[in-house]
Amino acid sequence: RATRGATIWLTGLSASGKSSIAVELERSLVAEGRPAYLMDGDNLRHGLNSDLGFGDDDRRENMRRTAEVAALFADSGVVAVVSLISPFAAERRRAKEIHAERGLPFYEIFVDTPLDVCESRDPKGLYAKARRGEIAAFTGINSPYERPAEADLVVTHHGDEPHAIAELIRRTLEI
Ligand code: GGZ
Repeated sequence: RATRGATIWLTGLSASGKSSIAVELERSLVAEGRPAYLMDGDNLRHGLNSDLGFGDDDRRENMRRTAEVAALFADSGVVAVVSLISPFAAERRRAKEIHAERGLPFYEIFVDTPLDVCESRDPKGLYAKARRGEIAAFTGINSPYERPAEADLVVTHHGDEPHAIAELIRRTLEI
């Protein structure tokens, strides 16, 4: 195969900057003629995962399905760029295994933006709603986020522009 696929999996809190970085990653790869495709949790939840909510089991299924689809893209030679809160370590590990079983490269990137920064951004007002008790299980407030212990790369998203972080990711992964 001429091009080699891979999955770049971005995990982190809501409003951590995952999606902005993922958009820049996809754009940067495509600009060089590398096929890349962005899979954003928020968007997947409108189609493939529209039957899923935010309970623990549904989040697990959200991660499982997304990992399977990303592996299909990677197997076809595309760089799948996944942006999912993916709060549970066991399912992130499973996503990695799904790729390893098929000989596909998988990189876990932890967008480690502190909760107070994410909450002060609050672009959709979801943190405020969660604080008012209007969301049953909101990640970081009343639903857990298990910090990755073995990410391939940890990035933060204060100060640096998303495109600079995307380039750092590409340099580090050599992708
Ligand atoms: C977390 C929620 C919730 C709850 C709605 N908890 O920042 P956003 O708004 O645009 O993207 C978030 C998205 C999270 O979906 P994921 O599929 O990435 O989550 S997971 O991996 O945990 O399954 C957020 C919005 O949906 N959102 N309600 N309760 N985020």
